[in-house]
Amino acid sequence: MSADRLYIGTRRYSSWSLRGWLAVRLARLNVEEICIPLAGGTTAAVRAVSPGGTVPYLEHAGNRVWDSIAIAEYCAEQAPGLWPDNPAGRAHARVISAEMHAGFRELRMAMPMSLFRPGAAGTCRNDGVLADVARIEAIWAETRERFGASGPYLFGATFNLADAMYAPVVARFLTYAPDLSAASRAYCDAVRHSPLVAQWYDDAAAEPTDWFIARYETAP
Ligand SMILES: N[C@@H](CCC(=O)N[C@@H](CS)C(=O)NCC(=O)O)C(=O)O
Repeated sequence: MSADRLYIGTRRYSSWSLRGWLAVRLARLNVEEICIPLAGGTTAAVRAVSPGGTVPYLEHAGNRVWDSIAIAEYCAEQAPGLWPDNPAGRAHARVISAEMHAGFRELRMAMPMSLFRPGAAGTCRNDGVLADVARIEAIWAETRERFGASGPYLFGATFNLADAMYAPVVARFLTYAPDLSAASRAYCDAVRHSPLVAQWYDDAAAEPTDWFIARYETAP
């Protein structure tokens, strides 16, 4: 068995894990996948393995990478083509990914990722959330207008690392259903049905019920 590993947290809830997992799968790294059930606060089993005390955490070829955007960059070095080929597209993909990584705090706090949360549609809106949603829609619209003509993803026909970074936002939008433009809804639909994201949802649906965190499985 490979000594290389990707540690992730409960798929239903772990938005950062989804990003890291997508990057690793896009790069086709041969790693053992270890899913740690999250406690909903600090998880002792995560602290025990990850230098940063968080998931995703990648151990690969002797390298240890414990942050999702660093995992994305690591994967891009392993498998060229995960960022756009042209410098302008690459710069734009990186800056919108960095904005996602560092920002949208109101959205993250009010709409925690919970893939199958019942009764969530139409809830959890406040002024801060709506401002974040508007900014995200503006990013998607500008990116698709400049770079996305060849297909349904941010940079066209190929699901790349920028889509991976925004996949948990898509998941939140699908759960909490804020009002979105038709173009944003189409993008969310494309991401949800992309093969890797569809696999993540399927794997999440198969997780044991004793991993559930009650506050994320009941209506907000
Ligand atoms: N900046 C980190 C944040 C990762 C993070 O906060 N992950 C959460 C799970 S989604 C975590 O591990 N929390 C600690 C815990 O649940 O014990 C990254 O991008 O990977």
